[in-house]
Amino acid sequence: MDDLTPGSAGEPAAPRRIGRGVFLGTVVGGLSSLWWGQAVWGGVSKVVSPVTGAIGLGSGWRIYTVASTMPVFEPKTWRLKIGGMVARPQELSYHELRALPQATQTSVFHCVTGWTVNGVEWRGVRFKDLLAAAKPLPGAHALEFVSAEKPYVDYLTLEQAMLPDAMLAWEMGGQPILQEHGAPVRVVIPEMYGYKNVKWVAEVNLVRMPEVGYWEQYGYDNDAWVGRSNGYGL
Ligand SMILES: Nc1nc2c(c(=O)[nH]1)N[C@H]1C(S)=C(S)[C@@H](COP(=O)(O)O)O[C@H]1N2
Ligand SMILES: [Mo]
Repeated sequence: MDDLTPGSAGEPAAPRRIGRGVFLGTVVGGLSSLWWGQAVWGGVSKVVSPVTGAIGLGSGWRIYTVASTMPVFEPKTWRLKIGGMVARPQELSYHELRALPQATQTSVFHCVTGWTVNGVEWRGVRFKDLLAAAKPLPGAHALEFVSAEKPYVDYLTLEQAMLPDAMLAWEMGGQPILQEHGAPVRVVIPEMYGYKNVKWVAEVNLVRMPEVGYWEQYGYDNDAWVGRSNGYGL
């Protein structure tokens, strides 16, 4: 992972200890940084501090990507596929998705690298309501979230996805989710670190058990409970 040009699809070296791992992300405005290493953070931290938040916005968000370009949302052609171990695979248009039962919440968002955004307003659909028409089969115990941003993928057990504050969200802060935050839909699970909150979700597949997600292959915990997994301070 030598290529640290802005927006590049970087692959971090596998961390032996999580604290030595590197975490490549892009920030609004095209800065690219290694979020883990304090040394490489250096100069950039003067511009974007964890306290003052994302560049220009003051929101606290940092925009992360793994590919060189962000997926573009085309409302007319976009479809959300719900498949895998289901009796009735679905392909939902944006319109159909928005017609599902809606839920709203205000919750906190934690990235495993130590930044937090409080009071984020979300609107979306609870997974129970999202999956109802697809009729999950009895052997399915987990959800696979495939991002349109390849090769980002992550997993939740059904039990985790059924937490009362987990959802597939299409609104953030009272407006449709912006491209950089995962338009049109992203996973929201405030009790877990940000890497479980997959952006640009294109497919939700019912699978037997959780597999290894994008960041987990570099050493992050599959069960990304905030405060109870290998995040802060390691
Ligand atoms: N497709 C995709 N989803 C992703 C990521 C990513 O790089 N690609 N990064 C994850 C991580 S580690 C965090 S902390 C959050 C950051 O959300 P934001 O980019 O909206 O600030 O998105 C998560 N979802
Ligand atoms: Mo993160």
